[in-house]
Amino acid sequence: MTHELNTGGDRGYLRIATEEAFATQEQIDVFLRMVRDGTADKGMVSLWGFYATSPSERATQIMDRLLDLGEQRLRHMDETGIDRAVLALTSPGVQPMLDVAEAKHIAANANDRLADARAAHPDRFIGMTAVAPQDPDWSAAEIRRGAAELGFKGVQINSHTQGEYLDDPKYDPIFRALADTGQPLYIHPATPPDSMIDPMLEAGLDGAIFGFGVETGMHLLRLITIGIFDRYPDLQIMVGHMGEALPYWLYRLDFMHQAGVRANRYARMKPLNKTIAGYMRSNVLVTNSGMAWEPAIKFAQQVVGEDRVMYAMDYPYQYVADEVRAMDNMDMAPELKKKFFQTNAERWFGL
Ligand code: 1DF
Ligand code: MN
Repeated sequence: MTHELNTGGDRGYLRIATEEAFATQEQIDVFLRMVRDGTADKGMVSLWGFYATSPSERATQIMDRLLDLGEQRLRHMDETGIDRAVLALTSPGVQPMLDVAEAKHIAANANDRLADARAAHPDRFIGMTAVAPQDPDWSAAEIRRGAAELGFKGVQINSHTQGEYLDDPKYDPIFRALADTGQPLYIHPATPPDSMIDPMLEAGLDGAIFGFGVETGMHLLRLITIGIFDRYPDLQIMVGHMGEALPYWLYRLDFMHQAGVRANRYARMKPLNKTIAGYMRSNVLVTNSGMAWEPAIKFAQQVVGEDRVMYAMDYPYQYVADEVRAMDNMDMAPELKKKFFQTNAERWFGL
């Protein structure tokens, strides 16, 4: 079954793709420099050592597409019927950069560049702010600049920052800025830190195939179990790849979390106001980036909520027109399909 893909809502909904990546040349240059001078972690060597140097068609095409915020990207959106793309600086952003001044400079430049692209195509591009969590106060200020001056609608953080997680109290200024500006946080995957990556790397499982998902799912769980949503009840955290598998785990997570809390097994694991499933239904949003798979989407709609599951393509890493068609063809009530493709994104990004 095949059909034409058009923008403009000919199937009763606009398509808003919510996890779409771009890169800047100076960002890639630093990645490559770090791979070459030995300061990159193992995940960066695996991921960016591949994309930035491989002569394969996948790598060269992706590099070319990442760096374009104009004609080619818009043509690809037109050709796959993507009306609007929520763009973010590609993973791991500037988070592995050891020179913090350089990281902040590259993040700010990327934000300016994205703001220019948005100004040129305001009806097509939506922006998320890139930050350098290495400097939490600077990141908080950049989040405020993104919201107030650049018109951005969210913030993307690419999971851990040099092996550290956002539940560390030093990152609180970032959550304060999110709360003050009322923006969602998108936790995008990164390759696992050196403390975690070895058994995955030796099997080729460190990247988007698996390592991304388990590390990012763990990151969200760390935040939930530290009580981030009791501290910030209005905070919304988005995760891609069908919730990084957490929806499927929920029953066991709650059973074992409650057993652990009751037994006082870990000092860090305190009683929470809600169950983990409860937070998933009030504070977590899921996108189907990389998972054009009807049963998983329906399962997430069932356990996380119909208002909390959104469409994403993951351009340019997963640019597949037939996946858009498969999503169009899901056996799903028209109102729900419109929530999935359009109105949930409009609501949660405040469009
Ligand atoms: C890949 C996949 C790379 C995703 C990404 O950013 C990324 C990949 C560096 O296939 O190597 O965002 N993804 O979200 O699935
Ligand atoms: Mn992605």
